[in-house]
Amino acid sequence: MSKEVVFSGIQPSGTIHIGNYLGAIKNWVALQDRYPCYYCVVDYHAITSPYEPKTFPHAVLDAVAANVAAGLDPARSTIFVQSQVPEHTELCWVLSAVTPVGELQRMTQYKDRARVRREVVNAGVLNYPILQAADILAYKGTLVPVGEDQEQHLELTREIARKFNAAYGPTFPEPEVLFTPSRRLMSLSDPKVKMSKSMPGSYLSLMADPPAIKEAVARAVTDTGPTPGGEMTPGVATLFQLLDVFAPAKTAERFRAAHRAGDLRYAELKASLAECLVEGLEPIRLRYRELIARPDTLRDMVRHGTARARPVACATLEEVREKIGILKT
Ligand code: AQP
Repeated sequence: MSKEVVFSGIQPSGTIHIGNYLGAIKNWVALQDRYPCYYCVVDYHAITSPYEPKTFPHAVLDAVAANVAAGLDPARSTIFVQSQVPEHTELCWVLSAVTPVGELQRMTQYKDRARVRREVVNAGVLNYPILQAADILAYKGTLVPVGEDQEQHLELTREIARKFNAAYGPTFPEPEVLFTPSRRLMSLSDPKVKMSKSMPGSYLSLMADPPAIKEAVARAVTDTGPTPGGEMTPGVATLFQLLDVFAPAKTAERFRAAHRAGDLRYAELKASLAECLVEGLEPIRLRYRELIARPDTLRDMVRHGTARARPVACATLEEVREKIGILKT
C-alpha cells in the first residue's frame, strides 16, 4: 500500500480552461495510476464568489464532465463533490480554532479580492484556505497537485497541520505541493496576469471547438513592439508553452530557432499552434459532449465517488473529535 495520498480540487466557477488542465488536471490524470487519488469539485469554495444558484447544480456536473473527459477515471480515482461530504466543513470549523487570523489576512488571493471590493468581501473569502486545508487533511493527503497560484494556500495548510499536531498530538501529514512544467499559464488577452475562469477573454476552454480555438489563438496578445535583446515577451512565451505541450518537438524547435534568429512570423506560429490544439483537444471535446448529455450518469458518478470518500473523511473526523475532547454519547 502506498504511503502517499493525492488530493486536489477544482471550483465549478466557470469554464474549465487549458490553464486548469495544464497546471493541474493533466497531473491528476498521470497520478491516478500511482497513488490513491481524491479529486473534488469544490462547490462550497465557489459560493464565496458571486454565482447563480439556479444553474449551480449544472455547473457542478459540468466540472465533473470536463474532468472525466480530460482523463480522470472514476474507477481508479475517487471523484466527488465537496458539499456531499459534510465532514469537510466540520473539519474546517475545528481547524479554524488553530488558525491565526493574521495568516489568513496575509494570503495574496484574499488581499487581491479585498482590494477590489473591500466593503463587500465576505468572511468565506478570508476563511477559504481553512476549508482548503480541511479538504486535503480529511483524507490525510500527502501530495497536492495544483497550479502555482495555490502555493501560498498549501504553505498555510502545512502550518495548520503542524499547529493541530502540536496541540493535540500527531494526526495530520504536512502535504507537499506538486507542480507541472505549466504551473502558471498566463492570460491570452493580458499576459501579465494568469489565465482565469472568471476573466472572459483570458482563457481557452478545454472543450473549445475548432473555430473557437482558432479565434482564441488568433487574438492572443504577442508583442507590442521589439523587445530589448530580442527577449521573449510573456505573450509569446505563453504560445511557446502551449506549443511545447501540443506540438511535435521538432515543430516547437523550428519556431524557437526562428525566434532566436529574429525572423519568427507570429501568423505562422499561431496557425500551427491552433492546428495542434484542435487535434490535441478533439478527444476531450468529444468525450465531454457525450458526458454532458447524460446528467444521470454524471450524478451516478458523483454518488459513487461520495460513497468512497465519505467513510475516509468520517474516520478522520472521529479521530479528530476524540483528540480534541468532544463528548461521545
Ligand atoms: N492559469 C493557470 N495556470 C496553471 N494552473 C492554473 N490553475 C488555475 N489557473 C491556472 C489551477 O487549476 C486548479 C483549479 O483551479 P480552481 O478552480 O481552484 O480556481 P483558480 O485557481 O482560482 O482558477 P481560475 O481558473 O482562476 O478560477 P477563478 O477565475 O474562478 O478564480 C488549481 O490547482 C489552480 O492552481
